Amino acid sequence: MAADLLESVPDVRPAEEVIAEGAVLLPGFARTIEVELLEALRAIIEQSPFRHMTTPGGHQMSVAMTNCGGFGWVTDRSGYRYDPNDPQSGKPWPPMPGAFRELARAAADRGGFGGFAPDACLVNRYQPGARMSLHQDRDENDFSAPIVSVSLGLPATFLFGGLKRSDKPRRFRLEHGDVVVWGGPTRLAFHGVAPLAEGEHSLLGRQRINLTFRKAR
Ligand code: MD6
Ligand code: FE
Repeated sequence: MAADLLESVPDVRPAEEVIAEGAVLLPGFARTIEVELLEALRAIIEQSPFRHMTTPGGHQMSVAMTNCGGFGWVTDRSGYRYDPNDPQSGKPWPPMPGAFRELARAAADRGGFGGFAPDACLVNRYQPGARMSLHQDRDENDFSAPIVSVSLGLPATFLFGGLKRSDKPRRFRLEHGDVVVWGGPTRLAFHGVAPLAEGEHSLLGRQRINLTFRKAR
């Protein structure tokens, strides 16, 4: 039977990979709830659509963003901040769906960070060519909480450097359903995403979606 044959194909990807001190990649961790995640995502972007924000330096980002949860990460000419409201509507960001919250907590547990209770989820949309230059995530109040990052759709190359901008980044492939949990000694490591390659994903089409869960306050 075809199904038996498929089940007998060995999964050569490891169950988890430590990519740095305090940072672990969980391949396919979100795959079992992909349908719930995508349904919840559709409701979020209906209420708070993706938009290309402007950096303090005046550049429009190639990645389109929205948020859910009590606080949303935003950037404009006045700087970066966490805002309880969507500046586009003046209303609170959509609430964080239960499936998002539970996934983030379960992944953080696996990464060795028990009791993770995110209050912010940044949703990034990459279309082919979009990229994220090297940066640190440092707009949160409490660096003792980890960050949980969920990749959906087209694969991307994640760049993971050191604590100095000049440290040469290592490259990791992130595929649909992969989760990265990241905290502790490398919480402030520089990181980014290489320009997204052309492609077509069976569920998401010509895009990659990344969810990053944080404890902002
Ligand atoms: C992305 N991720 O994967 C961008 N930041 O699209 C991030 O900037 C990021 O994945 C902190 C921790 C994990 C991340
Ligand atoms: Fe980041």
